[in-house]
Amino acid sequence: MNGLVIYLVIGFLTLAPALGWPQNKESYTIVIKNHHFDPAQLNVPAGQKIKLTVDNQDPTAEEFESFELNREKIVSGNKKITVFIGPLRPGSYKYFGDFHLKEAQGTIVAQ
Ligand SMILES: [Cu+2]
Repeated sequence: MNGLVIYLVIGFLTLAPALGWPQNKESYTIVIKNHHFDPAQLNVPAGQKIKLTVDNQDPTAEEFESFELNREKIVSGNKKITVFIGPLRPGSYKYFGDFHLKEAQGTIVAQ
C-alpha cells in the first residue's frame, strides 16, 4: 500500500462509525428459554436499522420466524444468530418460534 491508500483506509475506519455504518445500529437481544422468548415484547425505535441477536439457551433448535418482518432463521440449540430488521414503521410486529408455536410467541413494537 502506498501512503495515500493508507490514509484513505484510516480515514474510512475513523469515519465509518460516525456515519452510522455499520457499527452504529441499535442492538437488542431476545433470549429463548424453555421455548419462550424473553422479552415477550421488545420495544425498538422506529425508523432505523436494528441488529437483533437471538440467543437460544435451550438445548433444542428453534426457528425465529416472522411473516410481518419477513424473516426466518434457524438457531441451533445453545447458539446465537443475528438478524437485521428495519427500518420499521411504528407498529407491532409478531414473531414466533416455528418449532414450538404454542409457547414461542413474541412481539416487536416499533415506536
Ligand atoms: Cu419456518
